[in-house]
Amino acid sequence: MLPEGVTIDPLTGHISPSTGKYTKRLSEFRGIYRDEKALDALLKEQGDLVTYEVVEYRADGSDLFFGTTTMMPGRVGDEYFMTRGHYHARQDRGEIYYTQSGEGILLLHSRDGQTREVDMKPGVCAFIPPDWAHRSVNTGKSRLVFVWCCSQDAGHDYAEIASKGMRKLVVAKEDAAACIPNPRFQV
Ligand code: PAN
Ligand code: ZN
Repeated sequence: MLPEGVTIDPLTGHISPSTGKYTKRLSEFRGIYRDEKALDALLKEQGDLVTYEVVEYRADGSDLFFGTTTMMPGRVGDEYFMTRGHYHARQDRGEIYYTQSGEGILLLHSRDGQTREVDMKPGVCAFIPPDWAHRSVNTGKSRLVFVWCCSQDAGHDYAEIASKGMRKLVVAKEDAAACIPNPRFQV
C-alpha cells in the first residue's frame, strides 16, 4: 500500500483513480416508494432511470475506504429519489458523509428507535454513529454528491430497511421537503 492523492469532482462525483462502481435504477425501488402508480408512470414515461451511482476507492489491506454517492434529482409521487438505506453489518462501525454539492436530507434511526435528520449541503460533514440506519434523500433540483468514508469491514445490512422501511419519510409539501413519520414502519 502506498499513499495517493485521489481527485474527486464535486459536481459529478467522478473519482480518479477509482476501484469500483455501481448504479441503482428506478425499477429496483418497487415496493419501497409508497406510490406504486407514480413509479409505473415514471418508468413508462422516462424509462428505467439511474437514480444514483456509487464510486469507490479501496486499497486492499487498509482499514478505511471511501467513495462518492451521486444522486439524481427527482421524485416518485411526493417522495424524492433516495438510497436504499441500511445498517452496517458490524454494529460497531460508523461512517461520515461529507456533502460536496446539491442539497438533501440524511435520515437516521438507531436500533432503539431514536430518529434524527441531518441536512446535507456543501460544507456539512455528517457523522453517522455505529448502529444507526442511514438513508440519503436528494431534496434539491440538482445532483446531490457526497463523499463517504468508513471501515472496509463495516458491511451492509439492507434486509431490515428493505422490509420495514425507515421510521421517517421525506416528502414534498408545496415544493418544500418535510419529514413525516412513515405510516408503514413496523417495529
Ligand atoms: C454509502 C452507501 C451509498 C448508497 O456508501 O452505500 O450512499 O446507499 P445504499 O447503500 O443505502 O443504497 C454507505 O453508507 N456505505 O456504508
Ligand atoms: Zn453506510
